[in-house]
Amino acid sequence: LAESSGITRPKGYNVSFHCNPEMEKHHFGMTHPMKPWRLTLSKSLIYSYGMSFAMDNYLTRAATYEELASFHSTDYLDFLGTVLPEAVPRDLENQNPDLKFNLGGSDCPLFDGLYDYCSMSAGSALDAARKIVSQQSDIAIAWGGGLHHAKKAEASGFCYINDIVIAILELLRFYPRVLYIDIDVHHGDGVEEAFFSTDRVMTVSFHKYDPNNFFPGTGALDDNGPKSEHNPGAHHAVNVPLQDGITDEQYDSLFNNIVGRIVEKFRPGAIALQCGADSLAGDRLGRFNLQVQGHGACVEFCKRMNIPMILFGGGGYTPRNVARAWTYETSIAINCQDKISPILPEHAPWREHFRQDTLFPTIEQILGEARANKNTAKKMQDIVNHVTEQLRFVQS
Ligand code: ZLV
Ligand code: CA
Ligand code: ZN
Repeated sequence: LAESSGITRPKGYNVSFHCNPEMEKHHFGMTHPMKPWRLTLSKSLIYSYGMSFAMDNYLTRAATYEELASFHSTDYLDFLGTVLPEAVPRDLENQNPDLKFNLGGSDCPLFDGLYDYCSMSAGSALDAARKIVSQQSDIAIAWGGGLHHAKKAEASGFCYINDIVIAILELLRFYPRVLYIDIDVHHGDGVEEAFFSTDRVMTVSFHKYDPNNFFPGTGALDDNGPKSEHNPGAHHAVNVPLQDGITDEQYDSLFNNIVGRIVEKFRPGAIALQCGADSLAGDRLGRFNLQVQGHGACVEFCKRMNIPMILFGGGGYTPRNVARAWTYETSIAINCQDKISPILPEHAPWREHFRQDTLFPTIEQILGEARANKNTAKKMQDIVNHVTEQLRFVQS
């Protein structure tokens, strides 16, 4: 299979793939947009292309309580581990759900096996980080991770355990500086907050920003970390607020410009890249016009930096497009993006599920008509100017 498709191991470096198939069997509930099954669909497409032959494949174990406690509070973990998905307590007066640690509402429901699901996601991310630290991998892929909203003692936005923070903490045992990049359509607030007070992690999130109408409402251009006098982490949070309808061309030029400047100034020893696929056109929750090519170009740009890197999943609510993006990005990691056929493999399970038989549907195929682009050239330039100015405060 691999030979017939021309896919071989990349020369001179190693890619590893970390997953736990048990994770994919969990359900958030019928109407909830987060579908762990999208991981099954993604993996099936990746394997159908024969890409597993070009990587080291690891079936990962769940993270232990102690591993989760490297970031999360034990109060929160104890509750997460014991709470039952039964009726959520209601406030006696107003009947609103009375949530502890923000658990049990409609964004972060309680479901069967919740603790297992969370510890499996973190287990894959941590395994990826360890393969980077031991230098057995140059790129480690954990599509089951990327849950960037979870806080130390609070669930938020479909995220309960912040596998990214846990993985970055592992990277920090070895690398003096780690760069976190987030291309999910939502602001990577949990990761940003976790590293607010250190200059060893720089975070940069690209996201839709509309404080009153789009979750989580944070991540303005001038939110750059608490500027208290003795905070070494001041200026180490970069935010790129965007509007509906941004195109591949605009996004990639902004991404290359900003990430290029940051890498030059900050000189990270490792990169953690969250590849949330809800920034793609046609996503159930997203608002951008990105195509698989434009989303993947971000991964390609980072790979060209030749810095050890973890690729995380994240959001993505139209599973067929999530699978396309993460398949294309896996091909970029193993450097076979120019070898794989743009036509989906004949034998791919669920082939009909993809609607079109191409890996690269056009905006017209996805949406009929492109979403209006609200991002002006001036806004884009203002962002570059602000970040350029901000980076003058970062020690090189
Ligand atoms: O992709 O939710 O807007 C990483 C990620 O970044 C909200 N939540 C909260 C704030 C007040 N609300 C409304 C509560 C909605 C509860 C259920 C949905 C159900 C059906 C369809 C859409 C949603 C929904 N929820 C859309 N946006 C939200 C956000 C959370 C977004 C999390 C993104 C997670 C994995
Ligand atoms: Ca983001
Ligand atoms: Zn998202």
